[in-house]
Amino acid sequence: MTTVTETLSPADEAGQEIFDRLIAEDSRIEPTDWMPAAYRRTLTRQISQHAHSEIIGMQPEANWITRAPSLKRKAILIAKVQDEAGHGLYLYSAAETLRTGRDKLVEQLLDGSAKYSSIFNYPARTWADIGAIGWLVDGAAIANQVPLCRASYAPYGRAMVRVCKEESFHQRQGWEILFELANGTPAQKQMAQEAINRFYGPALQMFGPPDDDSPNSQQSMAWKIKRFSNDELRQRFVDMIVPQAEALGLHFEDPDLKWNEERGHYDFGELDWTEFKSVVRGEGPCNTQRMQRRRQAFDDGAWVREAAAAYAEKYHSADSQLIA
Ligand code: FAQ
Repeated sequence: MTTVTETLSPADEAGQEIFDRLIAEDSRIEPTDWMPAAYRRTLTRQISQHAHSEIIGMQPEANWITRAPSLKRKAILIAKVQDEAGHGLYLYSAAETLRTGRDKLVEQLLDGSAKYSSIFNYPARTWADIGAIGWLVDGAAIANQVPLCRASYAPYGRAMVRVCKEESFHQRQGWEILFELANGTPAQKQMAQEAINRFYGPALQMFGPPDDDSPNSQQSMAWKIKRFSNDELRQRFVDMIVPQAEALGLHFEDPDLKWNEERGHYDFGELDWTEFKSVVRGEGPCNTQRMQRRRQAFDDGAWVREAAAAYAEKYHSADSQLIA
């Protein structure tokens, strides 16, 4: 089944056979099961980059905690940002089951060798952007992640179930922020419209490059990590958000966006893939700032890691004395 060529020992050949059967049966791979090295690498890459996205993704929204328009909005936003930290935690834990330690994964983020989602390199300029992030960014995350609940690697799928439940709350809170603004004063409605103008294209790019320019998709789908291609999920998302925008009384500024009766889907315009590539290369509006903040937060947290290690050491030796 695997298309990646590896030289296998007899034990590995037996492992490969079981692995192939489990994948063909739509069963799941657990951390202690044999798996091809390339499957392990792909999952470590995807899950850790997903974890990094959750952690970096806290920044644009955290930027608005002190400026949320009411105590209620502030409490909701704090809870949402905390949820994202939790998602990062589940995902780093899932990635660690593939035998790369979290210190190594974090090092890859900080030295720039690991990616995180392009979307978090765009600024949150107004309060309406917090609504647009909740509705469109969390909405895209859900469309992408619901199929990942059935990912062949069990710890990833299990983490996704809880993440998706929390993301649906996030999406609704974003939609509700926009609903209030869209039904507020003309200036508030305009602020909501401008926010979705800014986030429409970057949110659609979260699904990754077009299928004919997506080097990992084919193998990831054969391994049943990904269940749908980038373009399939993007189309699903567009079909979902167009009626939602209509319910808000807002629209997407895409002249090619229209219902295609024959296809049973909305057609939409070509996205700016040159911009996407430059953002992924580190040249987006906020890449430098996001990484500076992350490195600073890591350095500031050194004493917490030291204290946690000292505590673990103390209790570990106390336990050993008890056992002795
Ligand atoms: N940004 O061959 P493919 C969230 C890279 S969480 C940057 O298609 P693949 C929650 C890709 O890594 C959002 N890079 O790759 C939240 C690969 O490079 P590599 C994150 C991107 O893996 C909300 C190269 O391009 N979600 O929003 C992007 O098969 C609000 C070629 O691409 C996940 O990570 C991109 N958008 O498909 C948090 C979901 N797209 O690694 C806070 C899990 C692609 O070979 C606030 N991940 N690249 O050097 C996935 O489903 C997949 O990894 C894809 C990419 C679909 C993202």
